[in-house]
Amino acid sequence: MQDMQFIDGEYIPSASGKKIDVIDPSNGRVYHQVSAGNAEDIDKAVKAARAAFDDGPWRKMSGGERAAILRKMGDIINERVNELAELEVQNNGKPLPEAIWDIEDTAGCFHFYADLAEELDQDEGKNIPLSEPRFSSIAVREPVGVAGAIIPWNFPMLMAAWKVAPALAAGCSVVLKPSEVTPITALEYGVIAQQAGLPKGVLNVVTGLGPDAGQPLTDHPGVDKLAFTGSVPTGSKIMAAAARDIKAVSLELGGKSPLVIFEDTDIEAAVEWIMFGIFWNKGEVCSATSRVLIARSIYDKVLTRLIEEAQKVKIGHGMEKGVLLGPIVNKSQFEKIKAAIARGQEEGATLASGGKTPEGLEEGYYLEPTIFTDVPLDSWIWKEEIFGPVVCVRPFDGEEDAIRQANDSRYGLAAAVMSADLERANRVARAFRAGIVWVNCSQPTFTEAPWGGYKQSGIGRELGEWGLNNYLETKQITTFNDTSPW
Ligand code: TXE
Repeated sequence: MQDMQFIDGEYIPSASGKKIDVIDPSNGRVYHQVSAGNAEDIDKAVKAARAAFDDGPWRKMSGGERAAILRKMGDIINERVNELAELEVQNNGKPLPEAIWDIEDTAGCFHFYADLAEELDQDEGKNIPLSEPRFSSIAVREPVGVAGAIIPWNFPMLMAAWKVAPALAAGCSVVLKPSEVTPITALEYGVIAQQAGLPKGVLNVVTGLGPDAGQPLTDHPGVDKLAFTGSVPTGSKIMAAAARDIKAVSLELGGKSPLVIFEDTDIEAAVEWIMFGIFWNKGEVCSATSRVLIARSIYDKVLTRLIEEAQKVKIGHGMEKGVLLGPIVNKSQFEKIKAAIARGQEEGATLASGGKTPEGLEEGYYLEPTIFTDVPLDSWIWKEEIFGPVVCVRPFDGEEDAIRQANDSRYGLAAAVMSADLERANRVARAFRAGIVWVNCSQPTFTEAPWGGYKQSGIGRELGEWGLNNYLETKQITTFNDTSPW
């Protein structure tokens, strides 16, 4: 396990020599320490990234040459799937099969953006027809420069890949600031970069607390673009910092996403997707469908089956076979979720299932899958992101009511609808005010498709070609082709 910062192609100690404890959420114990980076470390990393961008070979390479290195990074990650997944389990708490999926998807993300880097070579410049025939104009796309990527703790390696892979594909250099809660796998990117032959300074990883390392990164004049995934309050600070220097910024923030289930939905399928939509990754998923709206005529049936299934969920250590719900990521998130559960009860919602730490699992940060019913529309638990295995369920009467309740949120990251009537499902899909919509499922995520939110859930889109565009500038080159005076 790495413990130092990765700057300019090497692992080096932090300027202050201070450390941050890394905790295993299955028992609350410190099992490792990493550098507590500060403004000095960030400055070093940004300067290395700046030099690599301004003077290094990376952005001058063809897309094909960059693609070869990105592909190697993906291959190395694939070769280390089990080991990296186990590091993720110990740091985040997620069950091993979910961690394996994360790491395989991380490798896939590097392979996908390798292909897009190659395609950039075909992008010789788009010819723009002009009204004045003596001029010709083309539009070319170029890397935006140094990208500062700040990521959260729920998918530590994958969330980094969503930013690092497209940025590198575009020809940018990167300073990555992982969450202080889960720095372990992000630090492995240094080894992966070295082994893949990424030129030094192109990718730098600085660990540290948000205010100590994250903020200096957002404030650094050497950074051209900020990419952030995390909470709305921190996103707002990052946007304000970007506004001061007019840096490009993309934000993927929280959500309170609805799942609407119509009366013609198969009950078992509905229960399966509700469960996956909120209990996958312990509900620590920005797009988790944490508000479930069920047509009144099937409400009781779905709820009864949902409670039965939720009570069957095996809770335990992420490495234990058959476990579906691991420990919550850390003490503060655990306390936040428990406070939300207490608040829901005070607000008059009915705790229909769960809400406690299972017996025998008091050592780590374990919580039962939790279901609230009779949730008031104006309650905190209905409106605010809990970011844990807690679902709020309400009935609805008719399509209009479903859409109104679903859209009544300051967030707009994701939404899902289930119905046997595809025409209706697609009508509702169009009516949702959200950036990601699932029909007859919840959560499947593909590297090829755009990801991001409406309203306070963010700005910009990651993944797919949209993700690459985050790291590209567009330049027009206009030529006067006539020697006579005009
Ligand atoms: O998030 P923060 P936290 C939500 C979820 C969770 C809550 C708090 O509801 O309960 O946010 O989690 C860095 N300048 N999400 O405290 O603060 C920080 O070090 C620059 C939703 O972990 O947003 C970390 O690397 N950076 C979310 C990153 O920001 C700063 C996933 C995220 O931390 C900073 C995680 C600052 N001033 C939590 N302050 C999602 N959308 O998926 C902190 N950071």
